[in-house]
Amino acid sequence: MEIIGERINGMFSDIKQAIADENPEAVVKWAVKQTEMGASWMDISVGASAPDPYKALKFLIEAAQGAVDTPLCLDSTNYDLIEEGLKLCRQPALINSCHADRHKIERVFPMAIKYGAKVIGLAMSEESGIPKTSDARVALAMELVAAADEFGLPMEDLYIDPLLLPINVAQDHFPEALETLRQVKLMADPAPKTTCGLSNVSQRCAHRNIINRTALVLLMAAGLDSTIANVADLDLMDAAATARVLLNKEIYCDSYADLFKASRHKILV
Ligand code: THG
Repeated sequence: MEIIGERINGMFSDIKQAIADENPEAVVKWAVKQTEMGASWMDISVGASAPDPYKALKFLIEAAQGAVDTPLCLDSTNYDLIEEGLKLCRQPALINSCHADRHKIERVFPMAIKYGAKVIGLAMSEESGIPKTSDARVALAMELVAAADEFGLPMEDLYIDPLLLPINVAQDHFPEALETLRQVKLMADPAPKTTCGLSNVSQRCAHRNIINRTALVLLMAAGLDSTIANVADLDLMDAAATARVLLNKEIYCDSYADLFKASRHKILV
């Protein structure tokens, strides 16, 4: 299970403030903490309201890379911004993300190949938005899978995101996301990888931690390979470790949860 640490995101007030003050302290703190907790990647997002997103992204990348070597996941809908970020990344990066629209695929996939980056492909498009049914999401995922073949992006470098919405407003979407994951894992051989923004599922809900934890386990049973999540949530990481054992992807031993953390999740993929 690859965990993409969600915390270096201008959506969080401490990171927003760090960008405004050009003070790297909070970014460094989360870069170190997420890395210690076993993040395979760190999501980097300037958030919606950064006055100069280019300056803000450079600041976040440089602060993170000054502290740790953990690869970065560049989270933006502005592809020119992502490209400037890719130029600064010391490790091969993950591009977050590409919608299933032809003109976006034509911009993003060649860029990924040029910079040796991987790509998160979203099961949504300009025309359909986030469709409700798994059939419609699977059709959009198929566009991305076909494009990987066409452009020469290795299939295991494509991460399909079925898209999670908060259950307090879109409860009927979650089973559709699960079914999308099941279908995506059957789509090609080798199959593309899968990911999602886990914390979306509980936004503005009560009992967020238990919703996230339960959702992660269900998603893993349906074929989730990685997730953007709070890697500092130990209960969440324990649930992921336990799901690995129960899905028979790991041999049971009394200390499996400790091993999961000690091995930084990623050798267990
Ligand atoms: N798919 C992909 N990328 C994504 C998402 C996705 N990137 C962004 C997001 N969704 C995943 N990351 C987060 C990060 C934080 C929260 C949710 C998803 C979150 N933040 C608190 C909130 O909104 O309540 C902020 C609280 C605070 O300010 O402290 O929940 O789906 N590919």
